[in-house]
Amino acid sequence: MDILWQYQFRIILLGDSTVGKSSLLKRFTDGIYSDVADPTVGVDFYARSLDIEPGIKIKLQLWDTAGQERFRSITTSYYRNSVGGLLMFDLTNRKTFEHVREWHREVSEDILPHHMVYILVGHKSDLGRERKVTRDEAEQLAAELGVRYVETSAKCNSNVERAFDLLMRDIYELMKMGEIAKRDGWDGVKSGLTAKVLYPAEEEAEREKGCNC
Ligand SMILES: Nc1nc2c(ncn2[C@@H]2O[C@H](COP(=O)(O)OP(=O)(O)OP(=O)(O)O)[C@@H](O)[C@H]2O)c(=O)[nH]1
Ligand SMILES: [Mg+2]
Repeated sequence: MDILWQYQFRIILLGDSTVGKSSLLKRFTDGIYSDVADPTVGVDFYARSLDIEPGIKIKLQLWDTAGQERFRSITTSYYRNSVGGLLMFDLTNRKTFEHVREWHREVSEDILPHHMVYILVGHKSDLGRERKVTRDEAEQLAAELGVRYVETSAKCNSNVERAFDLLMRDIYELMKMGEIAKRDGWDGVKSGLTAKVLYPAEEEAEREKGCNC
């Protein structure tokens, strides 16, 4: 039996509308980018598997939430089942940066007594001249929240892999230390999916199919 992945982490993307959550995910999972993007309605789902160390594959199940306020009642129900979160803002839109604390507070309070592993993501780094948030300010906020900071561009494919890789590794380390553990009724972390489970009758059929006589 082949193992498709050893662990599955459920990750959620958070942040105001238009910061680029869907674009970052499309770049990460499909390798595509478009300057024209529709706002997300409710929640969308993406997935990608990565090798974290030889023989250990992690499946990232990625939930893309709508930033628009009117969908908030739908998106909040996804916070609880996530082990990791990307707190995203648009480097060219100061308001989206100022709202990061609110996103962090809203989500953290909602999932109490449990915790989520976050990474702060300053997005649209390709628009250097329109920048409204300095790296220093963003790093300071990240330090206050106790999270990592990374600047990304879906358009130029800059640091996209790195953002997910860093978050995945932080979760993995905490899991190895026992600080994140599977819990009944919680889908943030799952372990072990085998490619195909063959029952005796199917095994017989498979053997016959492989026989050329
Ligand atoms: N220059 C630049 N524009 C980007 C980048 N990523 C996204 N955009 C643009 O920003 C706009 C909004 O992107 P979306 O990915 O739809 O934003 P969102 O956060 O998913 O928005 P909601 O679904 O409403 O929450 C689109 O016009 C994108 O083309 C980037 O890396 N660079
Ligand atoms: Mg979207």
